[in-house]
Amino acid sequence: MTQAENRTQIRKSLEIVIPISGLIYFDILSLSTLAIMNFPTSDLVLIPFVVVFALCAYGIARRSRISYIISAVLSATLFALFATTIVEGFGAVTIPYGFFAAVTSVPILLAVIIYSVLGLRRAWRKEIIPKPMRMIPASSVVILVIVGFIIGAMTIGVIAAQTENRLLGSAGAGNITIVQGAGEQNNGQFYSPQTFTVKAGTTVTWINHDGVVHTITSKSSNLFDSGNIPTGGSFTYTFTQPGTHNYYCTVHPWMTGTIVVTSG
Ligand SMILES: [Cu+2]
Repeated sequence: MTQAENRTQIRKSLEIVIPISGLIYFDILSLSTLAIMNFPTSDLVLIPFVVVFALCAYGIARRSRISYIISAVLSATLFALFATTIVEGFGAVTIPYGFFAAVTSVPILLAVIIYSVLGLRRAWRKEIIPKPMRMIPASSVVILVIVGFIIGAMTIGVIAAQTENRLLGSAGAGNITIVQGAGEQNNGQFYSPQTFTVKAGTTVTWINHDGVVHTITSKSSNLFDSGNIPTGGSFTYTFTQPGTHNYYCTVHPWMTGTIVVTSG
């Protein structure tokens, strides 16, 4: 094989391998981001992309032209849709996961677009599947994909865990802790302590030590409402009037707590 032929073979392989790995990587990134954020409805638009990307990766492995087209068009759409999110991620150096996701998704989406177009051009000319690809048995391709999937998922998992630990580490003590797993109804423990007694004029601090957002919302009155408290976040409120204040979490209504305020 001459050097020129060799280069062509390599380029042909790249036009298959790069879009496939890019699409799979983006699927892993999207799913873990959604999982970490507890599947916010605003970002569920990603789910159809994840499904179609997986189908495209399969189609490109079979040199399907339509898969190349869909892959290029959807990558460009996703890029446009999430341009602001990606830019925000660049600024979010304090959240390593967001920064990592932003930094990797830009080159990956671009590479998928470019190599999908290149691959489509070649597939259109009905060129044969490059020999090196044909010679790799299907089973090793499957193993490669699985190994890549595991390594990618582990990397993201480790980074996400570090982020969460760092957020929790900087959280401090507070008076009342939202315990780990409080979002699960069968957790048994939610706000700890569940009943907290203070003298009038005391400022109470709640700290979220759970991996998902929670709120501190007064039940009968509109006295206080923290809004969504992220992992490691806190909320403070100063109780001036004696009385009993029941509160709950608007995200997980089974989470309830009580503040008893005594006079003086
Ligand atoms: Cu909650």
